[in-house]
Amino acid sequence: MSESQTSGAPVAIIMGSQSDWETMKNAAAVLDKLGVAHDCRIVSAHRTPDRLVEFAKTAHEQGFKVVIAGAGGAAHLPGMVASMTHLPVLGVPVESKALKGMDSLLSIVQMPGGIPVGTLAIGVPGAINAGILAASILATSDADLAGRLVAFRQAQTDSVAPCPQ
Ligand code: RP5
Repeated sequence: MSESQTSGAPVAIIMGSQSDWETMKNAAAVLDKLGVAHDCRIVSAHRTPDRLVEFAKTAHEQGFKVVIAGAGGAAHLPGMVASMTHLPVLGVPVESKALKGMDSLLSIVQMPGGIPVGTLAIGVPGAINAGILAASILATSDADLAGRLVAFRQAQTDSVAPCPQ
């Protein structure tokens, strides 16, 4: 799908690089499990700044309700998107090689008051939780999705064995 097309999906999953997909595909996978449509795009704050501005300024009119933004290193993507849209932005710090994602985390989490980014954990757990949290946000006004989310959580609970084997 090209940048300007709209799919009607409520969740946008954007990431700074193809290399982030290995992490961010986990957000897509959990949204698939929960039956939530999503668009995945590469939008780099540094390498494609015009694409970033175009995406962020039109995200609402494209029909998105939640944006999940993953980036690593000097991870300016989630904060810059949040600066240009009123939609909720969930930031996923991708684990960097040099600093194990601490750089990504600190780049995303320390937003100035007034421009929030809901920052998740570093790496795969953060991507999974961003997907679940996006679904939780949408479920506040979607009873069917709320039901699927409750069932997903119950299945997770039921899958935990009482004793190690
Ligand atoms: C960031 O730089 C990306 O989000 C990625 O995590 C990191 C490295 O990008 P590549 O050099 O692998 O494209 O902008």
